[in-house]
Amino acid sequence: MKKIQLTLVQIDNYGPWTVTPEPRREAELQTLQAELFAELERQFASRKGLAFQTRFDNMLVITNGVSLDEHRAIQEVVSEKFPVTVSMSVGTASTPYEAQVQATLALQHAGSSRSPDRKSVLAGAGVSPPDEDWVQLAHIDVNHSTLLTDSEPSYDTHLLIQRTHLSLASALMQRNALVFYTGGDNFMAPSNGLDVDGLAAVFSEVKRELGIGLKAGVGVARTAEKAARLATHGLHEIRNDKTAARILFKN
Ligand SMILES: Nc1nc2c(ncn2[C@@H]2O[C@H](COP(=O)(O)OP(=O)(O)OP(=O)(O)O)[C@@H](O)[C@H]2O)c(=O)[nH]1
Ligand SMILES: [Mg+2]
Repeated sequence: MKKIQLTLVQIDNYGPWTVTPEPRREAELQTLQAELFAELERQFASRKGLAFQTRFDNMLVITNGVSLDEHRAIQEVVSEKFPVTVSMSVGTASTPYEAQVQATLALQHAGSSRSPDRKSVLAGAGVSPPDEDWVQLAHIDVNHSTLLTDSEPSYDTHLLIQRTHLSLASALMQRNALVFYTGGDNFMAPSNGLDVDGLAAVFSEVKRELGIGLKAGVGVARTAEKAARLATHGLHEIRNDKTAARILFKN
């Protein structure tokens, strides 16, 4: 069976750490979170994975092709460079929603996010055999967002993009797919099992709800790196009007 592999990365005992010995400055926490995400993205990307910011204290990473030993090596880098440690758990399934459920259950069984005893735990299991590895990733983009950026107040546009995120997330979750905001007017949706008609139906729901038009390149490959590259190329082809389609699958 073809499976996506997702890794949940969770900062260990972060809540208590943020108030020890007394509440830390928010600017310090923001800097730590941004630098930790950057380090994790660099580490996973060098192994053909792709990390998403999610909620910063909990991050999800597509890790097909990244072994448990490589996860351990990344945990060691984090514990050397940062004042916090991270636990990780790996889940696999035929849909992204189910893979993150499996990853989450493995970590929840390994101990609480607030436990001082849980440090750099690695739980769960990766895809086996490796020919099961399969990642479908949609790079989704708002049509003509520059018109908004150049005419509406900054915060109004930001709010509309966040509403678009929420609308997309709700419609995609009904189809066992996930979606992450990646900046600007861009979203990336791990979406194994969702076909072009399903994605078109999701875009219609967003259009009906918010009046926002979307397009997407969708990459299908054995690693997140390759799927993301194909997806972004697909989007580029749509833009260059090489195709009249608003959704373009590439593999
Ligand atoms: N993360 C990410 N951000 C991007 C990417 N491409 C563009 N952006 C950001 O998104 C903003 C909007 O870019 P576009 O989508 O090209 O502009 P647009 O006006 O919506 O044009 P169309 O999408 O072609 O209709 C840019 O100003 C960038 O900030 C990308 O590949 N990844
Ligand atoms: Mg756009």
